[in-house]
Amino acid sequence: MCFFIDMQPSSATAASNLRLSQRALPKVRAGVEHPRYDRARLSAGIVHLGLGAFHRAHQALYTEAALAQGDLRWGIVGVSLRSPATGHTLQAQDHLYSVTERHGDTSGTRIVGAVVASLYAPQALQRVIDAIADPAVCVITSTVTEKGYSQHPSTAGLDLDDADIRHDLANPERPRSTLGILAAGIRRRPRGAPLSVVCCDNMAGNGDTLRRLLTQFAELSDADLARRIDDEIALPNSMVDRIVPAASAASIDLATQHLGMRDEAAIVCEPFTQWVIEDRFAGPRPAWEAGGALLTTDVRPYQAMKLRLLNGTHSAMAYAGQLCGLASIADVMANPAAAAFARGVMEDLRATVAAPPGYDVDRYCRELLHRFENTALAHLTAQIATDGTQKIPVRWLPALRESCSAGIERPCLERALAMWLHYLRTSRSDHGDVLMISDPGAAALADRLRRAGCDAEAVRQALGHAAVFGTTPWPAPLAARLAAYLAVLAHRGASTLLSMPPGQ
Ligand code: CS2
Repeated sequence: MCFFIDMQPSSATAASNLRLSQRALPKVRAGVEHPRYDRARLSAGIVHLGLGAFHRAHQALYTEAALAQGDLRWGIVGVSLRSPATGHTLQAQDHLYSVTERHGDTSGTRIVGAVVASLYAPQALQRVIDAIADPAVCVITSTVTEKGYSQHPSTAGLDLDDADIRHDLANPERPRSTLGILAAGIRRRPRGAPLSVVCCDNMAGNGDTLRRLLTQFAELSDADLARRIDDEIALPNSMVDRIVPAASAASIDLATQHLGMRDEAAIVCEPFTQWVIEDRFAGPRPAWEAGGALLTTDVRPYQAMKLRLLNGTHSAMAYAGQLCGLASIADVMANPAAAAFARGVMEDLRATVAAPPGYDVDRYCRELLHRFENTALAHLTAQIATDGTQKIPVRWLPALRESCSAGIERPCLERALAMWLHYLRTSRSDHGDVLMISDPGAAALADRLRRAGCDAEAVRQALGHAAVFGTTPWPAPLAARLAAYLAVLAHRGASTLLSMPPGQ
């Protein structure tokens, strides 16, 4: 999926009057890849839940590659659950948008045509349900973030206290949640119409998790539906990877320069992309291999490697960056102490990762550090720091738990954990700037930390918060080390903790 083209951006001024659309496509600058297949002949074969930048820069591109091979059954109906904005923007452009891949000074832009419709679920619920029920739709994909599946934080089962779940169980025909919408659509599907649901969020065993939650939801509302999910629907696990910062005015301007016309839905991301999918589908699927997807029998080793080494290090960089006033991942990598800390966290996590078949994990780590150094992306530490209570239990805690059981200290990872607790406890940077914590699950943990009289008590309170840290007690030596790190953070700041040699 390499489409680098050597081109110099033209002046944005002349370009800004024209807007990307099907009609404007012939006027796109030479050298920009665009759909060569007949978009008018595309039919909808995929429903995607969560029409954010990540989906459009990842799964949609793999689908685009399958369409380019001539199989036009796989147009994507994109569903937004939380905001109508992306759908409105795409509708004004006949659902065309551009993806610009950038690393350093190298960049290449292409236009994607795979999305055929966009629906905002709260306003077009019936159409969303009809799309899921359509037997021509054989694949559903989802990127609704970790918190979008209504999983109970401590039990890992369905969260029956979730307001949307309670609403959907009482009003199965007017659902609001991801699970409720899936269930309503599946209930209407003709029997025997094969369906595969591919969860593309950063969770270990993401397909298995979705199956468990969806089945539990169905059992509470409709036993027959629960049986159908069990018998008829495949939910393969998958590992997705591509660094895609949230779109900004700068990314839209850059795309305008490259395209020679305005694209309000433009995405700028890194060139790297990876998708490993468990080869367990109920019926037909797009030939995603055309875009480089790897279909395999066991995704778990790939997931563990990616979630720990990429996402785990990312989260450490996010909290260190927030506390030290480093706005982006590239800024963290440009700061020698913070970069050394990131490498230390990655090494700690690396020691807990088993290599997927044929994989050179050390090389994977070197490539990750290179990806993090990409100065052409404004991947904000504030963005990655969101939803820590969902991310940390996946990215850090299994590695920490395994290490504790083996009696092994992980100095950098433990410092990262202390930084996260300090971030929640103070919501202030070393310089005294107020940090915005965007994490619906954080209030209870932050409250425990803030009410504690001393650092040791704060750690005791935090580790006792089962929704994040589980119910199995954590060893006392770990708690003591965390308390000592919290004291350093409170008195000397995160930049000091970053630079302290291990063992101090
Ligand atoms: C990031 C991920 O925001 C985050 O938490 O760690 O979005 C990361 O960029 C992707 O998983 C990369 O594949």
